[in-house]
Amino acid sequence: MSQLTDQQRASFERDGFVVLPALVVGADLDLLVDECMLAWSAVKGPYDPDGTWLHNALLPMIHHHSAAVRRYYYGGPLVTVAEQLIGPNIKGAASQLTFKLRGNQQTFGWHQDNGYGELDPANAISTLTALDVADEENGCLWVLPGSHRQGQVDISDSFGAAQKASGAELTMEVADAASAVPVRMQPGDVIVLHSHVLHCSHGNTSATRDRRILFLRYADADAVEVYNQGQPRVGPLLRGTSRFSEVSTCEQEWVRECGT
Ligand SMILES: O=C(O)CCC(=O)C(=O)O
Repeated sequence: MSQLTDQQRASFERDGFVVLPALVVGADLDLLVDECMLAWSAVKGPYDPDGTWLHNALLPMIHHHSAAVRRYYYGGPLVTVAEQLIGPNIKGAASQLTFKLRGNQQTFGWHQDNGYGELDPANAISTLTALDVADEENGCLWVLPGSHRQGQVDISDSFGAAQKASGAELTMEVADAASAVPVRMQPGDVIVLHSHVLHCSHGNTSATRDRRILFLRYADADAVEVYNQGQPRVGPLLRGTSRFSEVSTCEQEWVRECGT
């Protein structure tokens, strides 16, 4: 089974990202949006101008809050996308909401996703499913096409190991930022990012429109955490096999994390 066309795959390889239009639609999309928003409202609430960047931007482990996200993360079309781009053995490596609600003018600086929580092999993909229309006004993603070809950027001069391990904001200056392109999306569109492609987002300057994203990361089932002495990244096994017993089935992951 394939999800990506040859053309989409070629775009991903050339540019380091590809947009998949309308991957989730109709009632499935409505349910995803409703359950994500319920979880966000329960844990975070509206944009808090006095809150930290982290408070206003991220809700980790969203699949533990929403059955619709769980179904999509474990068994939706993105798992097949991951299989096509990574290989036969796939695990879930992270799930979170990345929101920029109206009023939130904070930027998310230039970074590579493998700059946070570096994994080896570095062929993990990030998938960002739009829950709203995203454009320049409300803080859509900006990507530097082709920047993945430079590989992992060494930011150790600017950021210490402790910061790296904590996942603190690891952003950098980019010389050719003028070549960046905005990625406008409709609800249900997905952008798939190579782990080395440089991307950022500006503030949400709209008075009326939120910019909500469901972020799901997929990795090779044997991927290890470079910043954590090469320990295996633990996550649900979604396709194939893993040499690590810590990489469990979805049910085992659920019991371990949630205790039920
Ligand atoms: O939320 C954003 O604006 C940026 C998200 C992002 O770049 C990421 O999660 O890697």
